[in-house]
Amino acid sequence: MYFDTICAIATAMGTAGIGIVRISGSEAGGIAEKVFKSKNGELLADKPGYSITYGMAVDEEGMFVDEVLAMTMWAPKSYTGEDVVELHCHGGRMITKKILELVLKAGARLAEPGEFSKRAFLNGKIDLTKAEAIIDIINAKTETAIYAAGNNLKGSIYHRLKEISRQLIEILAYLEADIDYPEEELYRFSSQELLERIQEQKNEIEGLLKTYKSGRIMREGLKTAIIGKPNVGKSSLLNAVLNAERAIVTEIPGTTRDIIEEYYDLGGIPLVLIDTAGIRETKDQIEKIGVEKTQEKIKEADIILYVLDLASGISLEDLEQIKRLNKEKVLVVINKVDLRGREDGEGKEEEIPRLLPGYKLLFISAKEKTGLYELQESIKEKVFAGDVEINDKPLLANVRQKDSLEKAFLSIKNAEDAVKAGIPTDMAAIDLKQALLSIGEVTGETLDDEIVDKIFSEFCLGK
Ligand SMILES: Nc1nc2c(ncn2[C@@H]2O[C@H](COP(=O)(O)OP(=O)(O)OP(=O)(O)O)[C@@H](O)[C@H]2O)c(=O)[nH]1
Ligand SMILES: [Mg+2]
Repeated sequence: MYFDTICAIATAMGTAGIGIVRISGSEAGGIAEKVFKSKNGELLADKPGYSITYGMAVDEEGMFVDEVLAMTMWAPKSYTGEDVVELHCHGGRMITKKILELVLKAGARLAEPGEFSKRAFLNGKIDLTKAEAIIDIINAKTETAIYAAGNNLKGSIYHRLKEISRQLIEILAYLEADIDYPEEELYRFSSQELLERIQEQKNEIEGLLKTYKSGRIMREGLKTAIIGKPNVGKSSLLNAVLNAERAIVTEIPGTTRDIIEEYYDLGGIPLVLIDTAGIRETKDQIEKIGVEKTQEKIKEADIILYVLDLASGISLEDLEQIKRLNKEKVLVVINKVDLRGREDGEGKEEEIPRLLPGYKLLFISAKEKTGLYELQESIKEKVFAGDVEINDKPLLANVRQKDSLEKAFLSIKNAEDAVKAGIPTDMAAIDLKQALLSIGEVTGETLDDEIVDKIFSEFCLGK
């Protein structure tokens, strides 16, 4: 495939030790040569791939611009699969831009966001699952997100899908031989064998689909919203779990107005703990906005810690609010157990289990940091219900992958139903071919150009 030669700044714009201008395409060497003069007069074209040459960047008049290291990677052994030269200069905003301008004047075109990676894809260096893993590594917010993306970068989804496709093609080959040469004495699957082989692949895909939830949680974190009425100790709970004075705590109801989000590593599971403004009717304009934001966070949350205060017990509003929430997501946290036995709290504790039958109740003291371990264990139990795993298994990385595999699953299921119903095998063959197309969408083998463009446009500039 022929492409023009593109260039971009590959490092972040700002002040740093080095800045990198990356050039890719068949003219990369020649263009770099116009901007770069090596110390000892060597030409970049004579250098082997993966070599680094010391020299300087010069402008059109041959004036010194900066000291530079030029790294050469020749086709096909480069990220894009094309000739690539990287010029490593000092990392100032102006100097990096200046070198980019010189490269542009020397004949390269400014790359679009993600264009280097798109070329890597079009030149067969990476498939789409790897391309998406690259975006995920760049955007990773937690350590687990890095490992999850890393698995896909190593090709764990890709290889799994390749194997499923290989098996489907094998089944198809038998079916088609049967269709094309019905008279011949060929080896034929018994319908039982055919059914089993189809079901095996259906189960494989189902297994992959199940990893979607874990994948999303690894990437984005498990959104855990702390909500409740003012002054029950939501911010104190956040601080107690983080073991840091992150949120302001006072005895004044309505202290928290803005949303506070913090990452917390719960045994390798990234939690995004969200402290919110206490829910109440208020005339204070700022607090009102806070309460509205709380409602939004409730909608997005994977888990809701509904905090009550042991001394004040549960009110009618609490009850109504809790009942409105998705029960699956709610843990009721009764805070301030250190106040137990005080007169003003008499009898209020007992009515909570009675009013909230079937809800998991956790008793804690944010002040004395008791009950926090049980709370964390309950969070793990609640959402994961045992199906989130962190290991080197492939994890579906996004909705796009999930949607295509859901289509593949349905097609294979149709094939299975057709075989079960004793419908002629050519119907099953059509379904299996459809499944192969859907799997090909995930890796990018059978995808529209438009969708490919869209995926790569989400990359950053210079990648
Ligand atoms: N005795 C006792 N007091 C607590 C405990 N947790 C919080 N408090 C006190 O309760 C008051 C309110 O705590 P916050 O953490 O600010 O409560 P909040 O729910 O964030 O309140 P808003 O931000 O106003 O909605 C403070 O005076 C805390 O010191 C606890 O476990 N025991
Ligand atoms: Mg607060």
